[in-house]
Amino acid sequence: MRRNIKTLFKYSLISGITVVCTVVIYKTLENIPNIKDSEPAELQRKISVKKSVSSYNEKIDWHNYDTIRKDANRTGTGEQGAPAYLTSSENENYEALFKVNGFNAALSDKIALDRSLPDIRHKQCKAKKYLSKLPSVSVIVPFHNEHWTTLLRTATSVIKRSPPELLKEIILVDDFSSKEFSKKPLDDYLAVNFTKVTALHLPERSGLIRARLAGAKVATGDVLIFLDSHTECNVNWLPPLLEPIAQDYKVCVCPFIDVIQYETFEYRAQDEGARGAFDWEFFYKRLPLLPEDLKHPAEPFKSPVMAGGLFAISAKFFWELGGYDEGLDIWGGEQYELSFKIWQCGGEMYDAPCSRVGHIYRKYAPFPNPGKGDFVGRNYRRVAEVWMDEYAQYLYMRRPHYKAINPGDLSKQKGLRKKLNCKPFKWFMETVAFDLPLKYPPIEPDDFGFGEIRNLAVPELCVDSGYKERDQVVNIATCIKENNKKGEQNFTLTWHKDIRVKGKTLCFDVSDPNDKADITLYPCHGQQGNQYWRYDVEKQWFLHGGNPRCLDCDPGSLKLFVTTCDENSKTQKWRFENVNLTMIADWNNVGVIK
Ligand SMILES: *[C@@H]1O[C@H](CO)[C@@H](O)[C@H](O)[C@H]1NC(C)=O
Ligand SMILES: *[C@@H]1O[C@H](CO)[C@@H](O)[C@H](O)[C@H]1NC(C)=O
Ligand SMILES: *[C@@H]1O[C@H](CO)[C@@H](O)[C@H](O)[C@H]1NC(C)=O
Ligand SMILES: *[C@@H]1O[C@H](CO)[C@@H](O)[C@H](O)[C@H]1NC(C)=O
Ligand SMILES: [Mn+2]
Repeated sequence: MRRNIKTLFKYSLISGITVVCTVVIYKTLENIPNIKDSEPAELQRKISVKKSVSSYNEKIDWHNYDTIRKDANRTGTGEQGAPAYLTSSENENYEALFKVNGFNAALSDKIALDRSLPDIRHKQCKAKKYLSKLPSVSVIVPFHNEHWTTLLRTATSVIKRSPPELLKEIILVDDFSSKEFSKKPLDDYLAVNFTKVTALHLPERSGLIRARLAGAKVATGDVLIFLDSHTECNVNWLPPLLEPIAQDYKVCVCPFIDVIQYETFEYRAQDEGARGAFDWEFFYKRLPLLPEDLKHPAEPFKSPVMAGGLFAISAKFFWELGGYDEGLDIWGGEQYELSFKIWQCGGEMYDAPCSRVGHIYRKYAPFPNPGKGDFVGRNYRRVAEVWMDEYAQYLYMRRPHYKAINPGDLSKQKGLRKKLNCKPFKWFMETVAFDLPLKYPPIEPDDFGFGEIRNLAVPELCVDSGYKERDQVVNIATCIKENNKKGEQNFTLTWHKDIRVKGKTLCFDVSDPNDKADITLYPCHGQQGNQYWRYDVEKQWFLHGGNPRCLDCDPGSLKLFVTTCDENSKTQKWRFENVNLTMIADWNNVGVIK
């Protein structure tokens, strides 16, 4: 699975050779990490004394039990990641601070910078050991007008939960903030209260992508870890990110991103992991873990694309890949650019379940975008043109105006792709994101059918999702077509194999296993299950679920329900207005990769 394990000693030799052989695009020579120089004297000595390299494969328990014990004892506002609330006397700045931050910054000010967090890792993580020798780290935190205490809590949590011998520095990249404390008060605070944290003040608004690059350029650690400016690192977060990189410098590793609730600062998991993906409008999506991944819940698993803000990568590999494309503006598409480059140009990307970092998902973005025009579209166009080959057309099919955007000069990026001999996007799609088209097909299959659903027992009655006796329950009503009535009687049996209400992303859902179960409207999830429907053209049945029941109705009470299929029942027969017989005949192949 992995390239053969390269010990760090070999790694430093290789990095030396690579410096001579390749043109490094942005990085100056003295910034190339030299692991040997940064090794503590003690380890240097070990290298010279020990002939065998076996000690490099030695694994140790990196937990800091002293901090863990002290944290377990802490009580107070927001401690243990519990939800917290302002008292009425603390409430006065609530609205003003919420407005400029998109989260409850007044509450943040009442929570200790070094608060305790719940250890919500999989229990196997608690017993895991990691290589005793791990590379050094520069943590890079770009920010624009981040709130004082959330920014400081980010830095504090890194310091508190990182082994000091691994953490070289934290670089807070101030992207031209206008809040007064972002300048001298911040510098003073860092100088007095931290030894490893510095602020890099950019002279003009540069956007997230260039701010990350600016931090990476001055970083001196072997590994670059990018964090968002309102995050909190959880127990033993660092070794799981670093070990795969120590074993192979071309591996990029992402932590699990937990949720810090924007109102209460409660700390909780968003889920137990998924693989990063995208749809063909470039919305970030997630794919389920593979059966193999589920067998090893504490081991890193391969992920096609990163979520974006939080990841670890060796400086060496980052700069071999040219960092980010410097032609990308502000934000948007950079996570795809880097992910595609990593995979296509000889690397791998993993999510590490034992490394967890909490992130405040804001209620809304409080800052105006500094960019002009459709800078996100332009970024997407650059990424598509350089990396996606013939698959770029699927993006353009959905956003034809991208074709008209001038992406600017792409020669440097295309040159890099050629120089690194990167693989085609088809390889990425077939090998890494092989199950993506099943959920997000490049070309949407046609629907199976659409229009009114009319009952054969009482042909003036149609399924109507607008006529409701109880909220969200679908019934039958007089067909509106001949009667010039109002109603909601136009449905689509989509290729997702669900029934959608026209103009809405609401689906017919049955969760009740009992007889005569109601049909309710529920946001479409595209996962079939409770929303799986099939139309049998010959029997004129709408069948629901894997253990199929038939759509049926009671013309007297106008109730709609599912029940055991009965060949002799006329109320179970429905005329579906427009059926695509070709699609229906191909039922079992729709949504399957050929
Ligand atoms: C935890 O708190 C108890 C009671 O306040 C105290 O006796 C104990 O020493 C504390 N333990 C640690 C590790 O701080
Ligand atoms: C250092 O930290 C303490 C405690 O958070 C704070 O009160 C003090 O103002 C800080 N020092 C400076 C120079 O900001
Ligand atoms: C139902 O919706 C389809 C498009 O989804 C449309 O072509 C058709 O005309 C609609 N039928 C009625 C009766 O509104
Ligand atoms: C039915 O589906 C087939 C296969 O996707 C498609 O070629 C055809 O145009 C569709 N027919 C109608 C009437 O939509
Ligand atoms: Mn964020």
